[in-house]
Formats: sequence, structure tokens, C-alpha cells
Amino acid sequence: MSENISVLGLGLMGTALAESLLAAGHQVTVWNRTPAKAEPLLARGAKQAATPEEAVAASPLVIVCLLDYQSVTSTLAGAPLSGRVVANLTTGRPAEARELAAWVAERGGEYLDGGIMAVPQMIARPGALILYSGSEPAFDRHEGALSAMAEARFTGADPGMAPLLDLAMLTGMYGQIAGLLEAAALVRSAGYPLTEFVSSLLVPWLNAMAAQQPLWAEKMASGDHSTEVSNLEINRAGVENLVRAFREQGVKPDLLLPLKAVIDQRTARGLGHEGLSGLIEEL
Ligand code: FVH
Repeated sequence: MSENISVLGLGLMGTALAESLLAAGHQVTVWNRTPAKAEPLLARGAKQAATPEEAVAASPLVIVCLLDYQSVTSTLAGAPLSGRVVANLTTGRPAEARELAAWVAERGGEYLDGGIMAVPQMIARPGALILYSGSEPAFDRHEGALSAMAEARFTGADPGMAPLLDLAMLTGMYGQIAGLLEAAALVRSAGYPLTEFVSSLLVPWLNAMAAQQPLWAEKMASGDHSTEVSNLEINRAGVENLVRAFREQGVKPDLLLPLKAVIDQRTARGLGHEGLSGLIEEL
């Protein structure tokens, strides 16, 4: 069913979102601080609002995708939010989302926060996911339209939940990047071809390791960190060995050292018999 939807913010991501809504047959009104960025969308049938107030007045569903939360509140400050659903897809922190949800509610609007797990090129393609939290009734009413941009998944009534999960997923990604960088530096120090190492050795290994993560999650959720495989004491010796090997190869183990510190701390408490999942209790 075609809906009236406003999109505020036509950067790389906002433009991709507006394009996907137009392609799905919705009536899209757009606003951007720099108006010229709307031109390609106008050619595809979007209407341009002269002000954020006009854009908000045009549609029950208002999608906002700006630089940061400060720019969101300054943009929406004078807008008539009563009766509107504000779906804010700007990246931010959980505390900012909760604060903005209250700010929107004070003005009579409903709030959804969204964490975009995609780059602009992925929008409206398989694999793109947007996590939502906040008003479940608002999500239910607009799920069809939201699904035009990416798979839409509601994660809870706490507006901070979607940004928290977004940050958690980025944390997993940065951990993986840290491992890649250290491994690549070690391999490069020995002159082995890096592309060959990454595609034929590292990626299959990481995929096999990733398949174990749901089991780790069960351990962390239950608090039962007992293990019959490699315990913390074995891993402490293993990481110690890694750090020595890095130094002998003339490579800095700087991204590994924080992990080593947490393993050392846990084993120093006499918990070396536990598995690595127990490290969560130190964080
Ligand atoms: N691009 C990506 O891959 C990531 C994927 C995950 C989610 N992020 C977040 O999406 C937000 C927008 O990102 P973007 O890629 O669209 O960013 P830009 O292309 O730099 O566009 C920024 C837009 O924000 C407008 N803007 C900036 N400051 C203000 C302000 N003070 N008042 C009003 N609007 C403002 C800017 O306007 P203009 O410069 O064109 O006039 C753009 O519309 C972001 O949270 C990412 O973390 C994207």
C-alpha cells in the first residue's frame, strides 16, 4: 500500500533510502539542508519541501537520516510532531536515542530509533537490515513501508535498544578487523603472500570459528563457564606465545595486548580452569 513518507537528510544514506521508497511506489517528500541534493530524487517523482516543518507536515511517517543527533533536534525543533512517527536512522548512542524519544513524545509524536546495518549501495537489496526500537505500535503500522528500505526488525520498546545492538555489531566487526590486521602484519613480516593467506587460510578459519559463537553465547548467558576443551590457562600460555612470536618477528602486538591483559586478570583470580567465555565477567 502506498504511503506518504517524508525523508529528512539526503546524504549518501538518506538519498538511498528515499530512492528505495520511491521505487516501492510511495509518495515521498524530501528535505535537505543543501536543497540541490534533492534534484535526482525530484526527477524520480519526489516532492521537495522548502523547510523541515513543511516536510514533517506532509507525511505521518518521517524518516530522518542526518549527521548526528544534534543535527536531528535542531532540524526538528520547530516542526509539528504531533501525530507523526519519527523514525530516526541517524547513528547514535543508546542514551541519545532515549533522550530524543522523550523529546519527540513531549511534542506529541511517536518515536522509532533505527540502526542501519548496511552501506548505501546495499539499501533495498538482500542482506540489508535495519534494527528498530521504540514504539511497537508505530513499527507495526509502518512495517510494510520500512521493509522497502531493508529487512526491518523490531528489537524492543527501549528506544536505546536498536543503537545498542548496532554498536554491538560494530564492536564485533572491529574485533574481527583487529584480528585481521595483527594476523596480516605477522604474515607480511615473513614475506608470505597476504592475499593468499587471507582468502585461502584466514577466512575459512574465521568462518569455522564463527560457527561456534552461538555455543559461546549460551555459556555467557548461563554464566556456566566450565569447559572440557581449551581452558583459560591454556589460552593464557597461547596468547603469551603469540606475543613473543610477534616481537621476535619485529611486529607490534598492540591490538592483542588488551585481550592478554583480561586473560591474565581472570587467571590471576584462580579461574584458569574456566573457558574463554568467562572473560565476559571481567568486562
Ligand atoms: N553511509 C554509511 O555507510 C553509513 C551506514 C550506517 C549508517 N550511517 C549513518 O547514517 C547517517 C547519515 O549518513 P550519510 O552517509 O548519509 O552521511 P552524509 O553523506 O555525510 O550526509 C549527512 C547528512 O546530514 C546533513 N547534515 C549535516 N549536518 C547537518 C545539520 N547541522 N543540520 C541539518 N542537516 C545536517 C547533511 O546535509 P548537507 O550537508 O547535505 O546539507 C546530509 O544530508 C549518519 O548518522 C551515519 O553514521 C551511514
